[in-house]
Order: sequence, then C-alpha cells, then structure tokens
Amino acid sequence: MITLHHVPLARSFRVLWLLEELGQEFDIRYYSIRDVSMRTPEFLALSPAGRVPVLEHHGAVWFESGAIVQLLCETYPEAGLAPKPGSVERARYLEMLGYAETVGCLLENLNLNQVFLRPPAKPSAVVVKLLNARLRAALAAMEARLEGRYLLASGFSAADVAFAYGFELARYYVDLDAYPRLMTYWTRLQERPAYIRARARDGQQDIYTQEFYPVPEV
Ligand SMILES: N[C@@H](CCC(=O)N[C@@H](CS)C(=O)NCC(=O)O)C(=O)O
Repeated sequence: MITLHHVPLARSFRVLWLLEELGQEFDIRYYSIRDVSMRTPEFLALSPAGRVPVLEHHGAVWFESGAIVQLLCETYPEAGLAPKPGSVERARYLEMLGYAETVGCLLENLNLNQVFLRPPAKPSAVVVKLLNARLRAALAAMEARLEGRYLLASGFSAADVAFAYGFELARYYVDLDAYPRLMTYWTRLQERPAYIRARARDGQQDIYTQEFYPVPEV
C-alpha cells in the first residue's frame, strides 16, 4: 500500500527515515542515478523531472521530498512531527523544510560539478569554490541558531529529518568539525531507532567514489 521510490543516500532518504519515525510498513523500489532507470516512461509518469523521492501512498502518487514530508505529517497527525497551522512554531518549522532544500540544492550543484561531470568536461574551480563557501555559510548560520536539542524548541520534528539529511552529506565537501553544535545534534539524531532502521534499508550508495572532494585549484 506504501511504496517509496528511492536512490541510496539521495533526498528520498528523508522520506525513508520519516516513514520509519511514523512506524509505517512500506516497500522500497531502488534506483540508481548512474543508469537510465529514472528515465523510463513508467518512472517519468510518476515523477515529471525523473527524480526521487516518489511515494505511492494508498493509491496516491506524491513527488518532491518537502511536499511528501508535509503530506505524511498531515496524514499521521497523531505522531506530532509537525507543528499545527497557527501554532507558535509553525513558521520555524516551514522555514526549516525550505532551508533543507537551500542546503540540498547547494549539494546537488556540488555533486554535478565534483561527482557527475565526465572527462573531458571539468568542473569550474571558481564555481565550486563559490558553492563551497555558500554551503559553509548556510551551515554556519544554523550552527549559530541551534540552541536546543533539535531545530524546534518543542523537540524532534520532521524539520530535523529534512535538514539533517543535507548536513550528513555536506561531509563530502566541508569539514563538519567546524560545526560542533550541529555535530552533537547530528550524533543525537543518528541514535534514534528509526534513523538506525532507515539506514539499514537505505541500500548501497553509488554516488560518491571518494570520502572527500576538495575544492579544485583555481
Ligand atoms: N526538490 C526535489 C529534488 C529531487 C532530486 O533532485 N532528487 C535527486 C536525488 S537527491 C534525483 O533524483 N536526481 C536525479 C537526476 O537529477 O537525474 C526534492 O526535494 O524531492
């Protein structure tokens, strides 16, 4: 009844993790960014830009991770993973869902330059340096703002699921030790049973071939 279309270590991990937090039973259909499995007419009928995540949910088909996160929180309100409209923390919560994609898009552009360009094409050192600086600035701003155990003062929420996915991937491009509060927060999230279950189902990633991608020499 619930099927997640997923690429290991991709944004679809947000939905995988949230479904585990919600205690839902679901199947996973695995894809790779490195082949044409997301360019078939069948997949494009589910996801217009040929991207993951897609969630098939009791007959409905949803794409865009931020929308899916929100729809799941609305579908299972008893889990209390999103502040209700009109509540004090609603604005902070929605901001963080959007901010997660600010980070996600920086990572996507770094991936395009540093991971997916094939010779003879070469990444622009200037563009990579700029993207890297923007990623560090986006994380530093969160480092300065994070005061409690989670993004929202009231506790764990779907905003953590959305944002932390990007923080985890930033390790391929920046030194995460520069963000000690975010590191402590991130360690706390990794200890959650639902996160551990989600990681176990994530699959073998075939995106990154290096542990770290330094900025190329200009
Ligand atoms: N804003 C979209 C972005 C989705 C997206 O770009 N997903 C990537 C994986 S992280 C993808 O499917 N890329 C395949 C491609 O670009 O061909 C979301 O949050 O769902």
